[in-house]
Amino acid sequence: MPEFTWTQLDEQAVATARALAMDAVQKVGNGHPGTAMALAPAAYLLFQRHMRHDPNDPKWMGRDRFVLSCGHSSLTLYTQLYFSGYGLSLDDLKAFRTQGSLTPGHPEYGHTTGVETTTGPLGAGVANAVGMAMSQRYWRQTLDSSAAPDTSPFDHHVWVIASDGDLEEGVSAEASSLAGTQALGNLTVIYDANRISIEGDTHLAFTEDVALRYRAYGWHTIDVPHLPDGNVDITNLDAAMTQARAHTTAPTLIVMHSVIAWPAPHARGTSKSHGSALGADEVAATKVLLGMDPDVTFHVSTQVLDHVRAVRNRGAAAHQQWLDSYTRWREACPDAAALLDRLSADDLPNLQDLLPTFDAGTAIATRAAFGVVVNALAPHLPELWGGSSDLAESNNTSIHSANSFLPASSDMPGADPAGRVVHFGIREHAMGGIINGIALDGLSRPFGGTFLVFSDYMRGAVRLAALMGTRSSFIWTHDSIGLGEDGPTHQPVEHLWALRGIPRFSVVRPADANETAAAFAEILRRNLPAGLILSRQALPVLAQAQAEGVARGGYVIRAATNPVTVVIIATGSEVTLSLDAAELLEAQGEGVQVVSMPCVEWFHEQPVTYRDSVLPPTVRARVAVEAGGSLGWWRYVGDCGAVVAVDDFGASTDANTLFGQRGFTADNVAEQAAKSIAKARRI
Ligand SMILES: Cc1ncc(C[n+]2csc(CCOP(=O)(O)OP(=O)(O)O)c2C)c(N)n1
Ligand SMILES: [Mg+2]
Repeated sequence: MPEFTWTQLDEQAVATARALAMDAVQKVGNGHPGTAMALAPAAYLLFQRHMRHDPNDPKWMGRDRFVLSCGHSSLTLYTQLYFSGYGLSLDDLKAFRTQGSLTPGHPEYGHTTGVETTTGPLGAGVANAVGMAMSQRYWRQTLDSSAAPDTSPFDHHVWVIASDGDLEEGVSAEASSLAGTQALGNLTVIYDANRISIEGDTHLAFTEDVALRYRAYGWHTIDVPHLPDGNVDITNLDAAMTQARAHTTAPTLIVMHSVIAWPAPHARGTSKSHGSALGADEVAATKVLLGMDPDVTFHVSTQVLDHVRAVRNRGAAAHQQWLDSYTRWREACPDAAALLDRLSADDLPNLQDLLPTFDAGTAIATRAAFGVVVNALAPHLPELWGGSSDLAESNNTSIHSANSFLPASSDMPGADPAGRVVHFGIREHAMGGIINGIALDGLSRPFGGTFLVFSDYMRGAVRLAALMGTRSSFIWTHDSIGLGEDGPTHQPVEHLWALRGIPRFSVVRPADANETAAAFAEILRRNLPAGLILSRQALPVLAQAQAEGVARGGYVIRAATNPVTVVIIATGSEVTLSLDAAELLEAQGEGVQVVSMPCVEWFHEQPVTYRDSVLPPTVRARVAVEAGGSLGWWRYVGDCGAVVAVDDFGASTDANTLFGQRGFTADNVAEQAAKSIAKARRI
């Protein structure tokens, strides 16, 4: 890093960024000006001086990653993207928070070029960044382990700006604690310690010594007090950023003290400036203090724009330099280069050749089947890595041939910086956010497991995975009251439909081991977020299961031998039960079509002719059978139908007793079917 120089043009550029934040919010009449004003110097230093990035190639593999965890301050990011030349224009800033604009209220991944992750739910970005930093180490060690420090094309840094709210949220604490254990020296969080949140002074609710807490996590911390006049101390902040990058044995927290809305004469230091337009008079008065014309809005001088756009040349030069080392690496490591090419193209080997098959007539829990599947694929798919929130033995998420993902400095046996078994600790929410971050960083197909009931603890991350379309796989075992004796605290009930309620998210609950293999292969093929819901208890391996049917989300697993009078729809462990019920009913002369429906979302993508063949519209007698809440099944069974479901909490007893008590018997399913048939006949 060259000697720190701060020119008049830098000063003007930062003033311009502050003014743009005021103008954009003032124009639309709502938004968050204060933080963007105070964060302008920090973001400017990052984009203009510290981050290695190339605006001409926003997806350049060698780039540093930037996460604005406090997504409400989106103008902080949009202004720097505009300055750097990522394609955002002044008109885009003028369209802030309006329909169809590239500058929505919070940064959205995949919507605005240069946005690395969707942020807004506070704390989540910190967890994403920890995932990105873990991913960086994983690929660096996997593809180029012998390179000297900071010489590999796979060396890059992850930068975060986080607010009080980010660090008050538990998810950031979970993720930061793990980042300390993982000694992620490639991660820097700049904490905007402005002592303001929406209700006022953060001391209303948040008085701890944050730096001390982070040191206890094992982080390196640097304190940067603001200047006496309230401005950010740019010189010391710049030095702190340099120091943070150089500190490679632990993540760094820079506690940057700032005054929200600085230098606005009345709004500065107030919580009001967090989320409301400052008002025309205050904006004008602030522009005067910034040395700008109070009567001009959205003003960016040519000199300032030329000055800030020069970052593209520096980016191109850094990229070229990187390309030299990348080319040398490709020549030296042709096998690794071929792997990288496959990964970059999102290609998979032919999974059908790799997947295990399970013999009909045997019985195995689908969680155990998943373990077999993942271990069969693992040697061929280095992009497959992950772990569990301390339930690896239960979730069957461990790759047995692999080491634990831990830094070389760890005193744990088998610690491996490129290990493929991640010990997330008992931190479900962070696990979700970290998996999303690993997926966002590229190349990986990460997964993480816990009990289905604890999907609630990570729901925020699951929702963000769905919103972003990251290829995050969530492995949720112990999928119903069928887990038995642990009782109602551990037995999921409403979770299946709660998860199915998340748009663009696939919930997959296979009926047996072969459906499990097919389901995971389909999840990988689709390259999108999904939850795989697996049983604790052993389930019979069904001769009738069809991989192709699984990929379509639902299929006829048993055709009726008599003309169809009733359709039974089941998922997971309830499919076997439904097949037994079908035998009883057919013996009474009914025609029973049994549908295995592992994934309603995939089923809905199928053409109507296919869906109608599986659920014939003319057959109004229908029963849905699933050991979870009945909520969404009414849509499938209609007004003549019945649902065999669990609409109350479970209990601590053995699974068979519980299933019997709650009506999960072939007899009861047959009885409900008979009632539905009678009802349909009456209409
Ligand atoms: C998980 C979550 N809870 C609540 C909110 C609503 N919210 C947005 S900003 C904010 C707090 C603002 O305080 P701080 O994080 O210190 O940001 P600053 O005002 O300093 O910019 C809250 C509660 C949110 N975005 N995410
Ligand atoms: Mg704050």
